[in-house]
Order: sequence, then C-alpha cells, then structure tokens
Amino acid sequence: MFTSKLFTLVLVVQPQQVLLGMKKRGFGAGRWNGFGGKVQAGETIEQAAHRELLEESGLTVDNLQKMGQITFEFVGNSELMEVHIFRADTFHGEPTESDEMRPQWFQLDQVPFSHMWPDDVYWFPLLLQKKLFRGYFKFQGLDTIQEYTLRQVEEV
Ligand code: 6U4
Repeated sequence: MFTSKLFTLVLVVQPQQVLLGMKKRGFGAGRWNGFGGKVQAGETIEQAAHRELLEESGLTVDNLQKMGQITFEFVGNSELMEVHIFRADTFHGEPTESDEMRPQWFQLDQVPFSHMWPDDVYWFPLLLQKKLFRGYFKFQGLDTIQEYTLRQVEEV
C-alpha cells in the first residue's frame, strides 16, 4: 500500500537564465535544484510554493504557472512524493543564500544536469518550452531511474 506526500518545486526562469539552488542539507543535498519543499497542514500547494521559494531563495513572485506534476517512487519506500512543479518568469528581490540553499543563475544552455536529480534532464526542456507535463519516476537508490513515464498534457 502506497501513501503519498505533497511537495512543491519552483523554477524561476529569465529569457536567458534559470535560477537553481545548491541544496546544502537534507534530501537532495549536493544537487542543484529548484526551490521547494513539503506542503504543510493548512496551506494550499500554491501557498507552500510561494513560502518555500521565499524561505530558500529570498524571492517573491506575483505569478506561479503550474507546469507539471511528477510522482516519485523510491524502491523500498511506501511513501510516494507527489511534486507539483511551477515556473515564474518575473520576481521581486535578490537571490539570497539560506541555510538550505545557495542560489545561482545558469545560462539556459548550461543547465548542470550531471549535478541535478537524474529525472530533471527529461522534464526540464518541457518546462523551458512552456509545455505542461505529468510523469512518474521510479528510483533505485538516489541515482538510478529504474523506469519512468512522462507525457505532455493539456492541463496539469
Ligand atoms: P525540511 O525537512 O524542512 O528540510 P522541506 O524543505 O520541507 O524539508 P525537502 O527539502 O525535503 O522539503 O523537499 C524536497 C524538494 O526536492 C522538493 O522541492 C521536491 C524536490 N525533489 C524531490 N525529489 C526530486 C527529484 N527526483 N527531482 C527534482 N526535485 C526533486 O527535480
């Protein structure tokens, strides 16, 4: 029996660049990632996305575009991660390092996929092209994708 837990992930995109954060601790430490985390009791997924973005990057955004939803299974763990992925094209503030993340801008043709979660290389191009998607990735450990599905959708 699987249960699932809700997470958010926000990518701030500019015409030539994307903001990523080096995760300094916890799940995914040592990898460049978008900004996000667990949805807490009493908040909506979108509220959580705004809160985590501010906590981890120092940025606020007026508008989050819902881009995708990916469910992650880690073999041996019965709790699935349901990750809701958003894109923001405008922001307020200065990217600021937090306890959890060190933000850095990357040129869109220099996204550091070899130092990111291995699934990112599959769905990032869709996000950058403003295509909506849904997926399922099954991991063996933290580095190996055992199987996956990913499809474009009309609505997330
Ligand atoms: P705490 O316990 O407060 O440090 P919290 O910030 O709430 O944690 P965290 O950092 O564990 O949550 O959230 C994990 C983050 O990593 C979420 O933004 C989702 C993201 N994530 C998890 N698996 C991923 C994967 N395979 N690919 C990816 N992002 C992933 O690109």
